[in-house]
Amino acid sequence: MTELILALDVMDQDHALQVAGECAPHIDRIKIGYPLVLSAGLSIASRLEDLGLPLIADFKVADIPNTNRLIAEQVFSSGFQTLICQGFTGEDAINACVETAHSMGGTCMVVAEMSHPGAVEFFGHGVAERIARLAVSCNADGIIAPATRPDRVRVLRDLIGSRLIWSPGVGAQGGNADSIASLVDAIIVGRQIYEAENPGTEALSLAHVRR
Ligand code: NUP
Repeated sequence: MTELILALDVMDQDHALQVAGECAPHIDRIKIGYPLVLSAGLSIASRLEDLGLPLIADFKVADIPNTNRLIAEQVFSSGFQTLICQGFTGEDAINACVETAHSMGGTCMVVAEMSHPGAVEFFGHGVAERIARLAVSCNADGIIAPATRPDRVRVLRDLIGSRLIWSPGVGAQGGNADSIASLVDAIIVGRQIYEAENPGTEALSLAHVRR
């Protein structure tokens, strides 16, 4: 089964709760990043708790190990189940996120390659492959890889085996849900859902990937 993850990048808490509530029956997790947390605070996690869906903190953490640990502690103390960190910061920095996540009952996903056009400037040239291998050796739960480049997802899948791949870039960034769904464990969709006239109906239209 491929999960459907809602990227809840709306800027207003009430709007966020409304969109999340409408989509909840058709999605598996909710991903929250800087846009919503900076406007609504980390406590948005407890306000979404009633929906009973696991929450992902997409902070793409990319600092020194000690700071990463402090950030991860805040994230898991606030009710999130998963933290997303960058991988280019190296083994010790990834380990800080993974170890804190696991010690607090959570999971950690490592960005191996990003989905936007500019990502090829730095994540190409074997860098994403190195990060994917590092994610495995650090015992991360999986990687983030681009729905906009299914060929790259296939390459990264070979390196990480059965660990998870969550894939953003469907819809607004041009990725196709049906082309990527069979390659990954979850697709991450934001604007296509929350900018739709009826977000719940839009989520439902993507929910076939979950079967
Ligand atoms: O490589 C990445 N690409 C990406 O779009 C890594 C991410 N975490 N994301 C996030 O996925 C991005 O920050 C946004 O929250 C979501 C995609 O949103 P949308 O393009 O579907 O609106």
